[in-house]
Amino acid sequence: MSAGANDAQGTTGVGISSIDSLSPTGMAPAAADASRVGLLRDMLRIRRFEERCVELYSRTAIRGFLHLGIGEEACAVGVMRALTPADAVVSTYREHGHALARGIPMRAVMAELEGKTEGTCHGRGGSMHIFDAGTRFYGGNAIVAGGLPLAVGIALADHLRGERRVTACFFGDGAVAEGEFHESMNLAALWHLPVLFCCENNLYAMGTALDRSESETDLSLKAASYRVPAWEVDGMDVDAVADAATRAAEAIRGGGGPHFLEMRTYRFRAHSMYDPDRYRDKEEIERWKQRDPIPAFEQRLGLQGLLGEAELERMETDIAAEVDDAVSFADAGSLEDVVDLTRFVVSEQIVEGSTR
Ligand SMILES: Cc1ncc(C[n+]2csc(CCOP(=O)(O)OP(=O)(O)O)c2C)c(N)n1
Ligand SMILES: [Mg+2]
Repeated sequence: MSAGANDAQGTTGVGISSIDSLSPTGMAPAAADASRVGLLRDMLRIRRFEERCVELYSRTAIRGFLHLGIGEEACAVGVMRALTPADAVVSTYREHGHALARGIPMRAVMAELEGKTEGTCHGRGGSMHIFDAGTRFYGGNAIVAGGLPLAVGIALADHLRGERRVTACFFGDGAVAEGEFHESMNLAALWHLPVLFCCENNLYAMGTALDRSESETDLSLKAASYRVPAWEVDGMDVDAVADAATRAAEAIRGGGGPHFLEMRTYRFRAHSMYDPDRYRDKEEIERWKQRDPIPAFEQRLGLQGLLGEAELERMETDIAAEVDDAVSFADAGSLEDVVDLTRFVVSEQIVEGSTR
């Protein structure tokens, strides 16, 4: 086990203070109370959705690879809070939470997981390839670090068009070992592109602990070496993530070029449903569970008088109904007809002058 890197307590001191010294925009206005309860609702929707995915996987309604982000919800929800509908999102294969927090309907996400035509990609993408142009959610990507160059390209297009938009790009700690990470960081910095790099550092890439594969485990330093302002944030604290992401997005919109958030987080479950998870100490997992972002935030809202027990119960009931509805919708969905197998392989648009 690594020294420090795998210590659940290691992230508690990290957060907003490190941002204050770097942020050119100063303090962001505090979020409205109602919207802070909304942060909890968004995290709970993701948690309950993914818990149901485990059941669906057992009854083979969901097949193939399934990567759950249980424990990491504060990262998805906090970052999305900083974005507008005009902004873009690029994600990874651990993206159910990103998709739901971005506002893709739960029904469409669940149908995609079940491989049904009613899904976001007609059921062709499945869990790892959720895509929705309507919300500018450009994947779901099975290739580690594959999203980074895509995000740079999207941001370049926005930049050339003079649009003041942000592209938020999620990736894991494992992505920093890939050449694409370094190429993307370099070009984004060189061309001053509006990318918010969102690293979900959960300390492991499959079964490999960060300190077994990287000589430098401070990921912010890697971004900083490309002159990209890099901020560390407690990824188990949704307030801290939302605050940091909001400040970074404001700085980017103000012409500040790319920014990098290293969100220190942890996945409570195995890498995927196939993974026996033999590389992590049980005590380490338990330590991190003590920092579960959801009960901690419920408690904070309660102490601040923003959430009562009855409201929390109502919220849970509503979310359970929404998940039930999404599962019924997906179960009742249709599988694509085999005659359509070659559709979408080439463009169906008639190009002027084409002989086809
Ligand atoms: C280019 C590439 N290499 C290897 C893999 C196999 N692989 C799938 S997930 C993964 C680990 C990535 O870890 P990380 O980026 O930290 O994301 P996390 O799973 O922790 O969210 C690897 C190596 C892949 N999908 N793509
Ligand atoms: Mg990881």
